Amino acid sequence: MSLTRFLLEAQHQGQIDAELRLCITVVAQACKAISIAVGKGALGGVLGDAGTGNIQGEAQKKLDVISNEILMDANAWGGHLAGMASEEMDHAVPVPKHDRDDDAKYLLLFDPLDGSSNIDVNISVGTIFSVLPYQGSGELRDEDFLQPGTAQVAAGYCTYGPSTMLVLTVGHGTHAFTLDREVGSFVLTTPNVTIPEDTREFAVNMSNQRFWEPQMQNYVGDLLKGKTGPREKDFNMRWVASMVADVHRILTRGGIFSYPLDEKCADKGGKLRLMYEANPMALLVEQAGGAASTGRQRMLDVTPANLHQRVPVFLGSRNEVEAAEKYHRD
Ligand code: AHM
Ligand code: MG
Repeated sequence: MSLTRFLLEAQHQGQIDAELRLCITVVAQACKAISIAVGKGALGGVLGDAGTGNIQGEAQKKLDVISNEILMDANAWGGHLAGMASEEMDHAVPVPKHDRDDDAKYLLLFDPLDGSSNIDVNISVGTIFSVLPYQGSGELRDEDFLQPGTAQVAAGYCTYGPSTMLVLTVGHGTHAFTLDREVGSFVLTTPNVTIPEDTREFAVNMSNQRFWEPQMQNYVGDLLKGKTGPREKDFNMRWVASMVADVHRILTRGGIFSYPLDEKCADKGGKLRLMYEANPMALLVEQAGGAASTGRQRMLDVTPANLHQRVPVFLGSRNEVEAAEKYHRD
């Protein structure tokens, strides 16, 4: 089943309306264009730094900028969006009035190219997106986007790896599509993705260990003790440093992904961004039967205070996320 047919059926079943179908279709189209740019690599002249910085003070790669432009251009004229916000832009951008329906219902948020440190070394990167309802009126403001993750009407990511895959939820399960490059369309390859409840695999950047809070030190310390420790099993570790790739592995075979608080990012509240990374991934993971948390509360219940807010992240196999939460609570 193609993504086009999947979305039409979702509309017929009343899960989405025509505007949301258009929005997801346009995002998927933009992801195909990004996939082509990423796939060209050195031949496309797209590797390396752009020589600019984003609002987070991070150096932008050429592909960060290109991907942001592709998503902005593709979504600017459909009429279905009131505005967009991106990890790479300081503030939300309204869709110009002449390109927008008077009753435009949706807001689109995205991290155009997540895992940018992996671009130049030919390791998987991805696009993460989230759709929120627009309830404002008048001039679009950043505040219109400050809704908890539970308000999301759709979320997904596209991973640019050995194959390009789109993983999507509209609140009725999580579904994975693979890009058929010859035909140019996404094909449903795993309906109703389900994350195993238990796992023996964790994903964390261990080089930050000495900067973690004591609770996190204890949690991972116990994982490393293996069979003879309190967790009574041996754990394996994986860390791609592309959230999309790490989460994709967890959606496929289970595991726990974590980017906890550490001394280096404590003043910012964490490393990963709530609106562009944590919330869309949390919805996908919950819809696949997993759990997502800040370590202290359900991720989707966090009320954002600003567009670029950062949070600690724990997500994946339900029982393991609960175990990590227990260490943080105790
Ligand atoms: P980015 O959006 O600038 O690419 O940063 C987010 C990325 C995530 O994809 C990944 O999980 C994390 O940063 C890796 O961080 P680190 O390099 O500290 O391991
Ligand atoms: Mg990112």
